[in-house]
Amino acid sequence: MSDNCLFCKIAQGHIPSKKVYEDDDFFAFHDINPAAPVHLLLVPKRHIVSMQAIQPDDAQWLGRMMALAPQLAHENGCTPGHEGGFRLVINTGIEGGQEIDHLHLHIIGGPRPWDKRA
Ligand code: DGP
Repeated sequence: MSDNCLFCKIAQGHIPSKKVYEDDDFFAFHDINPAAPVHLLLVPKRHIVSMQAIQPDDAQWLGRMMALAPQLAHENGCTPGHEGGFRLVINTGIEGGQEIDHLHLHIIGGPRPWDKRA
């Protein structure tokens, strides 16, 4: 945990959010500024700044985070199957459009049309 990190504070419950999922390692909640009908943020509870800080031995928990994404997408309104689907986005660094310096996976979808990019 990092004292000055917004997503650490949200994961700890110090700042309110619309939580959709929590386990020992991850926390997921609705994005405050949704780009589509479904827009969730899935964050590791451990404070990791971005994908640029990832090391080879992070592969296991990172894989678990990716594997959680379809479950959360479908539980929260994304349509399953080929005709449905969703986008998964990890903005990384300033040139990558990252605003919050705590690694997070955007899960974006829901019935179209929607065009805004995360
Ligand atoms: P990124 O640009 O990838 O760092 O995305 C950060 C996202 O975080 C952005 O889509 C808006 C969202 N966000 C920022 N502040 C808050 C907040 O206080 N609560 C919630 N739920 N989402 C936030």
